[in-house]
Amino acid sequence: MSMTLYAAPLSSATPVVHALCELEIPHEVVLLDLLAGDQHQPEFRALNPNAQVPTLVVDGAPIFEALAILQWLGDRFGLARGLWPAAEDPARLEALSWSTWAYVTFGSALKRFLQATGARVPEALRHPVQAKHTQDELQGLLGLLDARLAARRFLLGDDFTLVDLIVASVVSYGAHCGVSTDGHAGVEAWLERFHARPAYQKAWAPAAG
Ligand SMILES: N[C@@H](CCC(=O)N[C@@H](CS)C(=O)NCC(=O)O)C(=O)O
Repeated sequence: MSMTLYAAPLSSATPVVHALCELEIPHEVVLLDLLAGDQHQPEFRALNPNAQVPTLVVDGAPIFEALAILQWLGDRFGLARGLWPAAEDPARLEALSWSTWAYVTFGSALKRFLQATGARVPEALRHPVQAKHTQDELQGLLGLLDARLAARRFLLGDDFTLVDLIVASVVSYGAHCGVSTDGHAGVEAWLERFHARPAYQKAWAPAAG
């Protein structure tokens, strides 16, 4: 099977780089220069009409959207490595629920928070009331995650899985953007375990692709 990941350093593609490393899957990485506009080249748009990384090409067929790629990697390669539950395992339902929760529920609130506060948003679009509202919403979501982790080392139990990678990648990005995990002790201890993984450190090293 041939696999090519289109990525940019320290971007939405990095959790996919991390997952490929955890799964020890041979692959090629093509780094796009987003500032130079590589993503708008017709050859790349033919793979991903959204003109975004990550995009993974598997035996010539593209898949885009980080969550779809990560869930597919879990299905295709995670079972053999004990990093994703089998289709008939009830834990698969939890894997799909929590990973989608991270990108859709937490991720959409985070996007609204960034639009209200973000350094890259023009001053006129910043909105302190919306910022406070979405920060409160995100803190509530972190509370749900904290409750989930109260009786578990990882989201599905004692062992790390790609579900942790998916959820912790989004929560870490949120923390980096000002959504503090203070007061959520279970989340903080779990993030420490996540950040200590060699594959995490390799994928997120400043020079990594
Ligand atoms: N919803 C997409 C978002 C991906 C995304 O935002 N990618 C950014 C890099 S972090 C990108 O490629 N931006 C292209 C651009 O800035 O034109 C996903 O999860 O895959």
